[in-house]
Order: sequence, then C-alpha cells, then structure tokens
Amino acid sequence: MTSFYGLLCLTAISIHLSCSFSQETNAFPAYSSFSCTVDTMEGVDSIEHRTVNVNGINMHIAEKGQGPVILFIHGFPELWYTWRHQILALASLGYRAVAPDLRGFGDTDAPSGSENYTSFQLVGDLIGLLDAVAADQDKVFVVGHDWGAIIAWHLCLFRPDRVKALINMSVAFSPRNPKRKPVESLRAGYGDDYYIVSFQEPGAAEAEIAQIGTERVIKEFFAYRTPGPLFLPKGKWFGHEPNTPISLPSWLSEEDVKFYAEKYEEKGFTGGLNYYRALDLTWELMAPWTRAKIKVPVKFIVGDLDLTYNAPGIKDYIHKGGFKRDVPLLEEVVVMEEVAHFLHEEKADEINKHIYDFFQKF
Ligand SMILES: *[C@@H]1O[C@H](CO)[C@@H](O)[C@H](O)[C@H]1NC(C)=O
Ligand SMILES: *[C@H]1O[C@H](CO)[C@@H](O)[C@H](O)[C@H]1NC(C)=O
Repeated sequence: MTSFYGLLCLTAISIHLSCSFSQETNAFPAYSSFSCTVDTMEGVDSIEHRTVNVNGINMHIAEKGQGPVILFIHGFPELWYTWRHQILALASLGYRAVAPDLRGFGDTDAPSGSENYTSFQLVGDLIGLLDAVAADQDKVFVVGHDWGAIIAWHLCLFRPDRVKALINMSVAFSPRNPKRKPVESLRAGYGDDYYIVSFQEPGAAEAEIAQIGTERVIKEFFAYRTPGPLFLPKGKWFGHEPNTPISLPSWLSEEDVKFYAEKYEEKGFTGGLNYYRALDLTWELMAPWTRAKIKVPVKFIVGDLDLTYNAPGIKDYIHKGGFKRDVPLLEEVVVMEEVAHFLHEEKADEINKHIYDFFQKF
C-alpha cells in the first residue's frame, strides 16, 4: 500500500510541474482547470501504439508498462483513449496495460454488416489479442466499461480460463431471458425512442449524427448526467436547440473531445452502432449459456447518477441478491456518489485505486 500511495504522490508532483510549464501554450486559457489535461496529454504521448492482426482483422492497441496484463475494454462512444488515466497509473504500478480500439472503432478495422458484431466475434478478437500480446500469461486481468463490460462478461462466460479477475463498470448484468429478445423487451418497456431501440435501423442514427455534427454528439454523450433512461427522438436528440452551447464536465477538455471527434469523423459511428444492432443475434446465439454463471472473481463499480444504475429493477438486482446469485464470486460492489456514466474519466484517481486494490490481491 505504501508504495502505491507513494507512486501516486510522484505522479501528482510531475503533473503539477508540467502543468505550469504548459499553461502558456494552453490553447484554451479560459479553462484553467484544463491545464492538467494538457499534462495528461503529454503523459499520453508516452503510451505505445501498434497494430496486431487478430481474428481476421487489424486491431489497433495502446499499451504501456511491464508485468501482469490488464486488458481494458471500452464502450460506446469511446476508444482506447477513454482509459488514458488508467493506462498511465497502472503501468506505473507494475502492470502492463493494454487497451484496444475494439472492432468497428478508431484505428481498428470495421467489417461491414451488423452480423459481424456479435459477442462471438468481439470475444474472438480479444482472445486473438491475448494470444498475440500475452502468450506467456495464461490468465489476465480485465476491466470493462459500458459495452466493454458486456463484452468482458461474455469473455468470462466463454473463456473463464483466460481471466484472472474482472472489474466491471457501469452496466450491471442482465441474465439471458430465454423468452424474449432484448430489443423487443426494451421497445416494450421504453418505446421506440429509447436509445438502444432508436439505434436499430441501419442509417437512421448515422443521419441524426450527421445532422448534429460529430463533435457535438461526442460532447452530448459525455456530458449526459440525467440519472434516467436516455431517449433519442428523431430530429430531437438530446433535446437541445442546435446552437445551445454544451458545457463540458471538468474532467473532459476540448482536446479530449477533439481526439474522439477526429477518430469518429474518420471512421463513422456505424461500427459502434452495429453492437446494438447485433444484440438480438447475440441473444439468439447465446442460448447455450442461458442461466450460466460468471465464475471469475468480480468487483463491480457504478456511479449513482449513471443511467444504467437507474434503469428499473437494476438497484434491486445489484443489491438484493440477484447479481450475487449470477456472479457467485462477486466480491465487492462500489456505488460512487454524485458520479455519472464515464466514471473512470470523471473520477480517474479513485478508479485507479479501486483497480489496483482489487487486482493486487491476486
Ligand atoms: C462480415 O465480415 C466478413 C469478413 O470481413 C465479410 O466477408 C462479410 O461480407 C461481412 N458480412 C457482411 C454482411 O457484410
Ligand atoms: C459486468 O457487466 C456486465 C455487463 O452487463 C454484466 O453482464 C456482468 O455481469 C457484470 N459483472 C460481472 C461479470 O460480474
């Protein structure tokens, strides 16, 4: 523990120094709290990048550090970049952080067709990745957020032999209901404007995004803090007039937004949207795993303002026994107060500590 906090102190000192150094050239002087992000950007430059061929696609990965591998799996609309704080912190604590751009995202290939985005291809990519970058490690640590949590769960279900322990953020488990397809259930529960339902029709969400503009869409998603379901009615996404300014949360800089926006501008959103469009196909193919339990040690972390935590029935499921029944090795559930969906960016230091505290036990 001592060395852990020591390292954090050192990190803090170097951040402070380079913050004051880079302030003069900060392109956004109005946002003084952004100065440390400029430094994070400098730290981010120390992260290494390469492309590996896995499961028939070229996958871009970001990595740093030596030691036991921690595989970081991002969500939507994110990229490897969402893990920048964790990559730097965990690499400095003796781990090898590996964060891919998932299939369909960023600098990784995006095969066409939503049928190419079921959990089987996605987990297949990650198994290929582990064989390529961690052939010497039978099992690795896994951290997932949002879609990445769902993929992480399926990785544990299909290949528990490859996972030492899992930290899952934001999205709580929903056991497979053999009687009803997920999109149908969501449509019945929330209607056609519920975001997952509205993402289904190929091209429709893409058209909305083109209308609003990529950068603005990124800002809207990251700034969303309503602790309730997300509805995206046609022509009225996010309910803002076109030119209303969107104020960014303190933990997200204009540079961060630009990073995401440039990659999404280049790649488009279809790859990410295909995850939602493949939900029912994944459900169909996963029939053999109905009522299967997760058999790896798990820590689950969620913010109390997260839309996922406020979905009907989820709190009861997480806190009243359902979750523990399906995930018998669930060791800890952490609910962070006043924190929303992108908790690992919003509360990076606390999340880094949670990750370290949990993984160092194994
Ligand atoms: C799925 O991906 C494969 C491999 O890239 C490709 O050959 C196939 O055409 C894709 N499916 C569809 C429906 O586009
Ligand atoms: C992690 O989140 C996924 C996503 O829904 C969920 O399926 C899983 O049960 C959660 N935790 C695990 C494996 O415990």
